[in-house]
Amino acid sequence: MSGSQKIAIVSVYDKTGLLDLAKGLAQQNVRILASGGTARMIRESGFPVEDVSAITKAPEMLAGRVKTLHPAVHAGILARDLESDEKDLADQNINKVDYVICNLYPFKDTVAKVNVSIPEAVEEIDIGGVTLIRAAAKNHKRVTILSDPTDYAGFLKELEQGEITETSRNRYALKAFEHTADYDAAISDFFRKEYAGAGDQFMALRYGANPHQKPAAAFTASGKLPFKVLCGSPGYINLLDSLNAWPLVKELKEALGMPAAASFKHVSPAGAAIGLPLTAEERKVYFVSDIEGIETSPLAQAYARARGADRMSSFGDIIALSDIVDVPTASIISKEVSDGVIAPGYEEAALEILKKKKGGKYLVLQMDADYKPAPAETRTVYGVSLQQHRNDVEISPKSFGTIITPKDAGALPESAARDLTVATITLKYTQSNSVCYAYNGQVIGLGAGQQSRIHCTRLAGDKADNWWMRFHERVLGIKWKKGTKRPDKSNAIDLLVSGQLPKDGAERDAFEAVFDEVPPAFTAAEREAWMKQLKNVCVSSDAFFPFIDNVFRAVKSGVKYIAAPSGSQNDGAVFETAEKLGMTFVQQNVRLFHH
Ligand code: 93A
Repeated sequence: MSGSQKIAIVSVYDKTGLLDLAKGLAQQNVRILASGGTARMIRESGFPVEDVSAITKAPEMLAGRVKTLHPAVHAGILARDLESDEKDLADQNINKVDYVICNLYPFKDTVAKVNVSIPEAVEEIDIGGVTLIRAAAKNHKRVTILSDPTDYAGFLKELEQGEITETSRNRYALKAFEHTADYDAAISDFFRKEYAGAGDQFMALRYGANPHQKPAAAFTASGKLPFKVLCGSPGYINLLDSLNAWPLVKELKEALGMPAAASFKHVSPAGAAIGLPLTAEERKVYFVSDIEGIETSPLAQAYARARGADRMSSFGDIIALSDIVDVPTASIISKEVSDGVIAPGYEEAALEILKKKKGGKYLVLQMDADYKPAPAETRTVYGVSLQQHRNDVEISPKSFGTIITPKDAGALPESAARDLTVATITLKYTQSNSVCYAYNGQVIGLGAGQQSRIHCTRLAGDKADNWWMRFHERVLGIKWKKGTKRPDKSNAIDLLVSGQLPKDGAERDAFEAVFDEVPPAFTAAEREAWMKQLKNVCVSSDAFFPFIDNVFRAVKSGVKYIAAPSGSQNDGAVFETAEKLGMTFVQQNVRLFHH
């Protein structure tokens, strides 16, 4: 064999374009070595071809499981233009391979068939082909690897001109690596479903965001899922909520050293809080006056606050709790309309209570408290993969050490640093844009997912106002008709405190139906007088305030401490306005967009 004759190894399952390729290779005097079926097809068409066994001196065996796996093939592909490699080849009488043309057994198509058996799938796992492709791609400095028939024409054109350019070899190698990565992912996907153990690493979900989005699944690429399902079966949005809510409460607890709770809906918090003791009024407003043992359970108090912040939005929530769930906490949950809970553990009696909810279908997830997610997060949107470093920035009271205005302000009161921490950690897990008002260790108003910042500030401010109006004696003193359900009470209170009372007709009748004594609407003066009593509220924003309108709106809801990243052209005016209105503007350096 002349040393200068180029050698191609051809082994293709998909034989599209194979004869044109063989013709082109033959025209350029390339020696073609091919595996069984590939050689047969080329030979039958009259082009020169040899079997791979011409160099391996070994027949294909094990019914095709070993075709090209041989040092004569792989040393020929992997050898570099190095003296030592040349010597090794010469010692074994092996020629260098210049081109590898290979595509793989159709594993994906096979496993896509209904009821495919494991032995059927196993037979479609290509070993030799992957080895050919990886070896050639690894040595792309010298070897050309074609793994896609659509590349044959371009390759032949270059070959006619004498050589395959480095740019092409690089591009083909990249494609080859992607081909084997995709292939291996399909194999591990299949076996994850078969072998990972129910819920260990893979979990089939009923459907995705909507019932027509099937199939749907949750899985990890390696390692176990970090949670166990103790009751119910999670849906796609349940998991989106749970996996955003859990880090929120974990971080709140780490930052403030107290049990924490969050109430999530549609991948944003409706409320979040730490377990500060509740006053009798707060217990009433949060519908937890009758919960036994709540005074001694900071976790139950945290959830009462998280759930109580915005009862309308929390309807049907996913709850996250930072600590082992006790009976008082489970008792609150048992009375509310909720979809599920995630926590690091459950006292036995608490779990029994939760398992009775929703006819035994209430979702109870146990989170591995030590779980640390990988630093890189990847998702696909419309077929495109997006990757970023996870937002693992730490927020704590120390994040609020620098006051911008007023210049002569001393250190923040501890309560303000605490509440800014609550608001800001909450924003980290809220769909942007977002603005959060917090008071007394809890969220009192959250504006999520608004494209304009002032709309967030207004939305969150209106929620904070509604929250505060619920403490008015008229609301506390409402005489409910016996048997009125909690959600109906929440709806009626919302109409009353938001000033959206129906005037007449069926809507008015429905409103009045829940009361023994119908409460009168709040007058503007009553509202104003009551709002004036709300003071020292903290507000945090996930990005800078572009205009001073946000500051004007915030102060109306009793805001005294305001934190936001800087960077707006209007920073100066924003800070100045805050100062004029008697507010303290606190530096918060990190933008916290979340999607
Ligand atoms: O079973 S294998 O993994 N063992 C091998 O040694 C081997 N070498 C190439 N399959 C192997 N191949 C694959 O055979 C190639 O990836 C290609 O898909 C197929 C081509 O077989 P044939 O030339 O017999 O049609």
